[in-house]
Amino acid sequence: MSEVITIGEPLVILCSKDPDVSLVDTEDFHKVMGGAELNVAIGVRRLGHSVEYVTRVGEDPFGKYVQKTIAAHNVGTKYVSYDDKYFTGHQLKQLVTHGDPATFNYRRDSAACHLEASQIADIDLSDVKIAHMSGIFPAISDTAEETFRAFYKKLIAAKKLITFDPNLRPPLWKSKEYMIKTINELAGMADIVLPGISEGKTLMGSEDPEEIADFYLKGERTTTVMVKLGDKGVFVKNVKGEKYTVPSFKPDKVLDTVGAGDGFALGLITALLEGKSLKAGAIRGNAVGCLQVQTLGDNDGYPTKEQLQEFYQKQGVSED
Ligand code: KDG
Repeated sequence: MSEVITIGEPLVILCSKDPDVSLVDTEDFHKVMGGAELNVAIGVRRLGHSVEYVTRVGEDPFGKYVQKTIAAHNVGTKYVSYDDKYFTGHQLKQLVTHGDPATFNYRRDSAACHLEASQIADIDLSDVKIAHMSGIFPAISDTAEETFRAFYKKLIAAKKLITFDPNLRPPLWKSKEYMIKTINELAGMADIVLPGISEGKTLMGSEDPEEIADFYLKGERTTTVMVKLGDKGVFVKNVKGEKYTVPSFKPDKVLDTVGAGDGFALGLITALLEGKSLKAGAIRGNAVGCLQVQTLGDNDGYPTKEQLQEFYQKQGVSED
């Protein structure tokens, strides 16, 4: 079994090749792998840790591509199941020269929407040290939400450390009110909550990092909140009242911002697995996020251990 486990929907992404040409007019695409939780899994593995990914895909060419790609990244496929009735989720992504890319999803009623709680009942958690949960999976269907809650229960009963990234995707939820209520409830069940500063505004009506942290620190199990501040780094506060900001690194160029938040999560998770402090985790999270925005694709910039060391050397910083 693996040190890390995560559950989510993989997305096969058809990314346009010509920047700023609309998805209606562009004719050339290349195929890449995405899905927030899978991005985290790929990055955790690249940094040398074992990870299992729980999902369901269709028995179609995209599903086979997902399986092949996950295996090629050495992410565990033991809990990837197949569905002959439903399709594999996918996305069109428009490359842009500035800002976030435009995306269009084909995931309503996908195979992952039909991953049932009975299918996760027998997952072996014995060697798992950290579970990463995100607000995307419970958004995709009622069944996925039920499964997500059952998985959460199982992780809590097994006393696993849980990280939670709200990863707001309003179009996937049945209503904005339901999204806010559910995400805030699920966040309170995690040890470490990783909201983005703009998500704070939607979820609890503030863009003040400390107010956001204080709000999530009221959660039943939450001991630390790390509020991602974009190019300003990350604000960290824990239940003991300790607080600090870890500044971001400046990328040489920004090609695609997608995957930076997942990069933060995987940097933190891998640092904690190596016995490092939360502060070291925040530094590594920022480093991985900075490397990710400099490449195209949702997870192509995540570093190996050697690449991470090279990056630190170039920046003249260390985690300790
Ligand atoms: O966090 C990155 C994800 O947004 C991306 O890989 C695709 O899962 C995805 C989504 O829901 O947009």
